[in-house]
Amino acid sequence: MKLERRRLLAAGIVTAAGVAFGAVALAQPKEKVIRVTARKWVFLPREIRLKKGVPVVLEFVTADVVMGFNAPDFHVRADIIPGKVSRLRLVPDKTGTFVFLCDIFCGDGHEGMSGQIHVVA
Ligand SMILES: [Cu+2]
Repeated sequence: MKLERRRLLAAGIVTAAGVAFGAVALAQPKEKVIRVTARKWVFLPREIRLKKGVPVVLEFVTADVVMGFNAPDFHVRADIIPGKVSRLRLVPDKTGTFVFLCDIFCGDGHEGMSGQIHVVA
């Protein structure tokens, strides 16, 4: 009886350890989401800080008109459409400061609508 209980307890500990280990092994690191709001005629935030090799998801929203996000140095772009959330996954592969800009004509201030991505090691 006593031995049986001990055996059950031991089995329980092994199972719990297995579950905990499995949970750790299966857990995907959650990618950081950075929300960027585009409006006439600015991106907020204007500056995005990233780490080289660390993936992020950029999430774009606007309440105004159709705009675009383009980061030519990383060969990525997205349409930003009122009422929708656009997502773009970015894994910066180099360090430095890079420009992003609106690539869809959205009005008088369109030409100046840009920001910077700072990537550190
Ligand atoms: Cu624009």
